[in-house]
Amino acid sequence: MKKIVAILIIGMLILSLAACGKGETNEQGYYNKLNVYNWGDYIDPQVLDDFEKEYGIKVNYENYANNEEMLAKIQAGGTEYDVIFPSEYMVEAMIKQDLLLEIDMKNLSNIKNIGEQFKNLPYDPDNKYSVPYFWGTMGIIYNTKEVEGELDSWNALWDEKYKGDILMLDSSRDTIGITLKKLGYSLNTRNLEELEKAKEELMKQKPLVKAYEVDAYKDMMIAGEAAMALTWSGDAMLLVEENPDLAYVIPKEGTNLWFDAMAIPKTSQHKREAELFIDYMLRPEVAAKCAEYVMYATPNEAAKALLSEEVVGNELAYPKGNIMEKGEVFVDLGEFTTEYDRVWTEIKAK
Ligand code: N2P
Repeated sequence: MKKIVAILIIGMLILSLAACGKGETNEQGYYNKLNVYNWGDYIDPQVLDDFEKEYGIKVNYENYANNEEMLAKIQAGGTEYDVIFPSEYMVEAMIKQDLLLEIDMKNLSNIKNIGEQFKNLPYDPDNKYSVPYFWGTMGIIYNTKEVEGELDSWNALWDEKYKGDILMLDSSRDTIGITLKKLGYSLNTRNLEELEKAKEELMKQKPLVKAYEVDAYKDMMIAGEAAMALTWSGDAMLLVEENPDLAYVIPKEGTNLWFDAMAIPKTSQHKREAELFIDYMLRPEVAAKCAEYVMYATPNEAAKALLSEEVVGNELAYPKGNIMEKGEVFVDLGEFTTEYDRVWTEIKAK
């Protein structure tokens, strides 16, 4: 009898210890917390509240400014993020560095809502590790009251006339990338000479730049505090709506076509809840809510059907035809990434 009691007690101890590692579960049997790490201004906060209510899972929500900041934080360890939102080249880099968990697509009942053209893209060929979230292009947003004539070239961001009135993105691949485009190079170049030329251009431009920023720059543009900014298409839609004096252009030299995704980093202790969250984000009405709120283009066809014709008919947000022809997509540069990091540090240093 004593033996049986002892075994039972030990058994219970082991079970409760195991449960401790996983944290506490709620009435629905889910772990009660989820750590989500995303770009700033990139979700409708309402959908987080709704998720918390529906599943009894508290969402700890944190923001990052750019892909590299997110990567550094995860590489450093000590974090327990469950869901992150990397861009395509970062998905590719994180797969190579073994930083992502495979997603069990069987658990994503809503994955069917993603349009075919967004599936199995080169950065995650079998869609094992990522689920598309938003996509778009890059361009220049400018104030038509301050800028004479129509802009059509990346060179505008180097125009001395607008000294102190130009905003650039605090995102190395994006800012260096469009500079490479302006020079007629690939934005994935691994040619050191081309990269150095881009650096020279950005050094020349620096005295003209009011700030390198990714979120607050929008308020500056809305308030008319800057003449122009390098921008992502979704931000541009929002800005034009907030201030009708603003216009968006995709420069003639060509642009970047990008895809941001949802992924589960290896730091996650709660894959089941992370998949639950991703599947929730794929629901047509949830994806549509986010698309309406942030104004980026959704790859979710069922969500798109819920959006107004005014939104999905806008070709600057939703380019028609074969989207892969709309710009050059970033790829992971492997070891050569350190050269981009070095150049970016040198540009940002005083
Ligand atoms: C949202 C940033 C969008 C990033 N604030 C585009 N890849």
